[in-house]
Amino acid sequence: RLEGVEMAPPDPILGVSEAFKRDTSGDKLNLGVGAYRTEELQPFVLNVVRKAEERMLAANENKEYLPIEGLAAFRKATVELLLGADSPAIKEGRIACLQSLSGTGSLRIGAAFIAKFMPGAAAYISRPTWGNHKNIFADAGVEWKEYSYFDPETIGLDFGGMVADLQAAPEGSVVVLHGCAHNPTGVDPTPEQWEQIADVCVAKKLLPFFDVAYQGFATGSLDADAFAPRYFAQRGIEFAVAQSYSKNLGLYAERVGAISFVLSDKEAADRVLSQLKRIARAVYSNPPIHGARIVSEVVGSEEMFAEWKGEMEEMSGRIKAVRQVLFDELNKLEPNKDWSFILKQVGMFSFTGLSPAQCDHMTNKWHVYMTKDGRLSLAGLNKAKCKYLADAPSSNSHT
Ligand code: PLP
Ligand code: TYF
Repeated sequence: RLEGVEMAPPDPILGVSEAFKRDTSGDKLNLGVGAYRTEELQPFVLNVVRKAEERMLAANENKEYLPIEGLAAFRKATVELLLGADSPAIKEGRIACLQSLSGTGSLRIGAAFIAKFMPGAAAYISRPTWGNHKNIFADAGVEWKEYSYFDPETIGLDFGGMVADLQAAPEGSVVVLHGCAHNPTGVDPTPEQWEQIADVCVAKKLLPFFDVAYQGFATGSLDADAFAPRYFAQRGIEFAVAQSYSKNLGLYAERVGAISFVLSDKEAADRVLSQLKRIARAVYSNPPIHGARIVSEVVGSEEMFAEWKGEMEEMSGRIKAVRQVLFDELNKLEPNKDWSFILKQVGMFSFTGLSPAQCDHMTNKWHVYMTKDGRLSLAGLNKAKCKYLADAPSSNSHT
């Protein structure tokens, strides 16, 4: 009966890690997946996470089911992290927040909600974007379309194209916006550009859907990186937001995140939350507790929260230092080229402009694993390896 099942294509990002594992070269570098490594290129468990886990173990907590909407202290911490503890939307109970399965699961529950309650609405995603956005919306039954985002000429934002495409979208469409540290380009709108994006959303009655997977990695500050959703909230614009703790607390495999709808009144938030719960119930019933407790512990203690901010700065600072060394090495090699894009891009990635053939060459000849779109995860690079990477011949061009 299942003879007709074809092989599914491998994930273009996670498949790179599989190939990396099979490579036996001592030179190999995994710059594919966006996962933070230390300067020794080892996975990193934050000190505050270890501390939180020790406290949890000592408290001898049980493993009873959580409510469908998740752990109350976690949900409170998560909306506060996004909008600030003094947010009127939080005080007025205008946010429907459901703890869900990290960023991906939260996006998927949000997409299922859109499919159910905004039938016919398409989701506009940036070109390019994180590859999984297309799968998530398509599998949930939401048609996706693209808006212009990246200009390869300037290696910057095609803001005119973006605004024109959003203006041309039918009223009531959904627009997926990376909250900060755009994946894969590392190019974010300026505050003034966010204001204009908000204007278009209001004028065209678009539902913004923020994907916040890198809060803390653009500037190093959790607060500063929440500028866009905070600005939309302050304008009184209704929006959806998926949050992930994979990167900023390093909780990748714990699957910790939330889907929230910031709405105009509490009554609407109660209705929306009831439907988010209805969707989650049929998918996984209720969310896992361990990571949610870690978040609650960390954010619930002033001292640990401060320590987290320090460790967050350390992670984003290490990536910035690597950017600088890579820039210096490339400048030494080819001083007549403009390598400033490497310093200007923010977050975990460098979007190099290398062609798929050049990317293959980087992998096959130099054991440098990266995605075919020319994206390098600088979170997987260290200072010592920058010269090796810069010397890999095909990396010396931005074409
Ligand atoms: N959204 C973007 C833009 C991402 O880059 C990622 C990957 O980290 C995610 C969402 C979701 O990741 P996770 O499901 O691990 O939270
Ligand atoms: O873009 C990245 O590398 C991260 C990690 O299906 C990731 O977002 C990649 C693919 C995927 C889930 C997470």
